[in-house]
Amino acid sequence: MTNSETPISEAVATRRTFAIISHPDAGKTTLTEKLLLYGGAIVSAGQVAARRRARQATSDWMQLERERGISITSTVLQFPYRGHTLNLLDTPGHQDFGEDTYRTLLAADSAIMLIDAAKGVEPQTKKLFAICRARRIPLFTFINKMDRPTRDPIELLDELESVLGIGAQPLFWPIGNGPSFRGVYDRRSREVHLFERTEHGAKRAPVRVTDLDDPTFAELADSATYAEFRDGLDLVEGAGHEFDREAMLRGDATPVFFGSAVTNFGVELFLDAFIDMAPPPVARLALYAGAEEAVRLQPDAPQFSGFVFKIQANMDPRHRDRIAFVRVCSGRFERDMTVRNVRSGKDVRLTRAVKLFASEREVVDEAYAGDVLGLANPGSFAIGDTLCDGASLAFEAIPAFEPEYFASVRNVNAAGYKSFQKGIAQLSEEGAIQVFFTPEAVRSEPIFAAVGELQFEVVKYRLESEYNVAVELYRLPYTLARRVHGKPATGDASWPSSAKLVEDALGRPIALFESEWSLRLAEEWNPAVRFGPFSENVVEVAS
Ligand SMILES: Nc1nc2c(ncn2[C@@H]2O[C@H](COP(=O)(O)OP(=O)(O)OP(=O)(O)O)[C@@H](O)[C@H]2O)c(=O)[nH]1
Ligand SMILES: [Mg+2]
Repeated sequence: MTNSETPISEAVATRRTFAIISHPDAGKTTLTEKLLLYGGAIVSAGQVAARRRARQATSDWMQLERERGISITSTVLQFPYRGHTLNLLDTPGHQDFGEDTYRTLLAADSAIMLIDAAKGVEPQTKKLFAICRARRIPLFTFINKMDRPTRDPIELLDELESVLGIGAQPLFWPIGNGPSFRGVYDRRSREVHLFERTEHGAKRAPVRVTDLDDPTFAELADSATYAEFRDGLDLVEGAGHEFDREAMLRGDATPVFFGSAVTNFGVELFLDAFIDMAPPPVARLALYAGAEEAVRLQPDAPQFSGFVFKIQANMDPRHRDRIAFVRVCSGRFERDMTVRNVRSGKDVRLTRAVKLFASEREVVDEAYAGDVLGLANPGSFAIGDTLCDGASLAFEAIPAFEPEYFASVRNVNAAGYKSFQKGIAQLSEEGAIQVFFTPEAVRSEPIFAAVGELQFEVVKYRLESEYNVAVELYRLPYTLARRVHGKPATGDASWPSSAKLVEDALGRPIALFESEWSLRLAEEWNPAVRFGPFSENVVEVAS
């Protein structure tokens, strides 16, 4: 339904676009599923580790994700909740898919950081936190798995502060943990929310609210649990962990919630608090063609703008198409509008933009800052492309991660060469893997370059299942890729014997080295050549 009467600023104010991040297995996909349940977007929650006959998790739609019970690629889910439009981005925790998570974070205005209550701050949490901190993304912390024996909640707060260096401000305080877990105390409303398990946690959890000193409370929690809860709460209240919204918006402090996604404990309370506290889309830095300095483009500015942060092929097995995910940054998207792809300078008419709900899609008539549009991509969009109407502008470039693992690829079934080429081209366009070619050799034996080894496995699997192509991978000893600026004198004593010159998909020269030492030799022997970082990604603005 088109309702162009709505002022852009009003529509923007109701948007909440957020990513869920954490170390693998903390429960991101499970929490996503429960948020969808409370949001009314699904009627029964699916399970990540597939219980027989149960529904499967909505956001882990890829076949390999369902087989393995892990997330491999980030997923966008848009749904309405309490008069708001939520754009939820579920991300994979595994570091080998970190680049996908990173790109997705660029599309988010805030993030929910999950912590496994038994484990605390884990290595991948630290890395993802560093990205959020660098970009000052407001963070909400959900301490999950309270239904299992946990570490002392005070210790978990200390760890957030000492390891991550962020102020931890609990809005809730847990009563017990594991078998003794009885619920959470909301410090703002001074209410105790007691929870009961329901079968498989797939239905709304019943919630009863009483006063903190209600005598029935003593019957619900044993005296040891109650004493521990009161001690912890006294410490928290004494330490002045008061919630400071400004500090949260600056990324200096995070509100902390406790719950258990799998059993629904605390999920609805969290969602309600999140909606009230999370920021709507804010201004983004944009560089206009010909300008020296970037300006802050307001989300309610009339000019339409957005950028491509992700491309995904074959989401819908019936259509086998490629979707470019566009984060809208300003203006109003209207069906059939024509926008410019600033990189190519070409105008594109957006006749069939869709809104995404995992692998499902629905044609969209209108979208505003914070929304994610899916555009069918017949090869015309690339990750990082800016789309806009009016004067050409570009958003910050999306840097590529440095690959550290390399493998040569052989197409086992020569008859399938066309599918092989198509599969390689599409998965490379997605950024699922980097693909290099040896200039003098046939293009049928490319080199894959990955940030993590699991990417090889995923690409091999997807080539088979999505393109019906069988490949063999042979690991290569390189560990570094550098962009080559200038012409190195190869073929004689000026080139390290173990180094290799290749090209990326656009024909730009890349040098592969086994070690820093080999790179230094190449630099010494070729003083006129610059070996720049692989992630250099200069975006030019066509006017
Ligand atoms: N006991 C308990 N288990 C949970 C809870 N939340 C999630 N789990 C389990 O933890 C496991 C991992 O959950 P996921 O939701 O797949 O975790 P994830 O963070 O999405 O994992 P990746 O996407 O692979 O990084 C699954 O077996 C879940 O059932 C919880 O609150 N309590
Ligand atoms: Mg997941």
